[in-house]
Order: sequence, then structure tokens, then C-alpha cells
Amino acid sequence: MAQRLFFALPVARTSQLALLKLQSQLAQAGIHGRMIPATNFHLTLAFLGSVTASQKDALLARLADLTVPDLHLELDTLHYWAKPGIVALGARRTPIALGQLATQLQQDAYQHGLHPTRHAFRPHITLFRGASALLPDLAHVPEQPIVMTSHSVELMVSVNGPAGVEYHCLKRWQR
Ligand code: 3AM
Repeated sequence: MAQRLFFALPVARTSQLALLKLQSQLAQAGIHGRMIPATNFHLTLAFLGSVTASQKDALLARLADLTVPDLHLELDTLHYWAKPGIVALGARRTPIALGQLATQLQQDAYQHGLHPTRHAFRPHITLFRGASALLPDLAHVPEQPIVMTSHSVELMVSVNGPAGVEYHCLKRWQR
């Protein structure tokens, strides 16, 4: 059976706490939508779409020696994408190593018949889905960047559990 897979950076507990604080600040400021639970916070590098067992085995063999750089990112700006109603915390500046890693994984997917990514990589962590438009007075939120450091990349599977979508790590590459 095929699985819905994506590559992501996990979010460390300290960053999760800062993101939860920001989420409640945004909710109090009037953002209505589904709050993403902290266990689902992640930074997507490449979405692979529906992947069969044999495609997954081939992917894991190809990427067995994936090099994970030290990744350090300042999350300092809010994004709002109207169609899915996503409110996300993003980065004004994409570190070169992070952009290269995302491109490598997206190109690998494309070259092997998996989901093609058609838009430029914009690192972000989704905080709300199905949200109403951002209020103008949130232009200066967050007041302080949330610093994210990562030493690992994860291959994640998205499954529909009883309480909604759940993400589980299938494989982790450590620096
Ligand atoms: O919350 P984010 O955006 O980080 O990016 C989407 C999502 O994470 C991406 O996969 C992640 C886990 O669901 N994604 C989902 N559907 C997608 C699609 N059809 C998609 N990316 C591109 N096209």
C-alpha cells in the first residue's frame, strides 16, 4: 500500500515551546483556525506525495549516505497562504545549506517519478490551518525570532488517525 511521505526537519522541544507561545498569542489576537499540535510541528524539506513500498525501498537505498549539515535558522516572519488558510512562521533568510538540502531532496523526488515541487522553497513551520486572514496589526509578530537548530533529517509518513492527521518518523539521518 502506498504511503504519503515527506522529508522534514524535526522541531526540538525548546523551539516547540516557543512556537506554542506564539500560537496562543496569535489565537488571542484573533486568528481562528485549527491549531497544529506541537507533536506535528516540522519544517518540510520536500513533499514526496504517494509512495509505494518499492519506491520507498529504492529511495532509502539511494539516500543511505545522505549528508546532514548543521542547520541553524532564524524564524522571524509570519506567512499567510489564503487558499489552505495556513498561518506559518517562516524565515526571511534561507541558509544556503538548508536550501541546498531541500533542493537535493526535491530533485531526487522529481528525477524518480515522485511528487514534483513547482514552487520555490520557503522554509516554514505551519501553526494553523483553515485560518482566517491575518490581521494587519500582526505585521511585527514575532517580536523576537525563534531560533531553530537541527542536526537531523527525517522521512515522515502522514496518516489519518482518530484525532486527525499524525506524522510519524520512518527514518532519521543524523549529522
Ligand atoms: O505544513 P507544511 O506545509 O510544512 O508542505 C506540506 C505539509 O507541510 C506538504 O507536506 C507537508 C506534510 O503534509 N504538502 C502536503 N500536500 C502537498 C502537496 N499537494 C504538500 N506539498 C506540495 N503539494
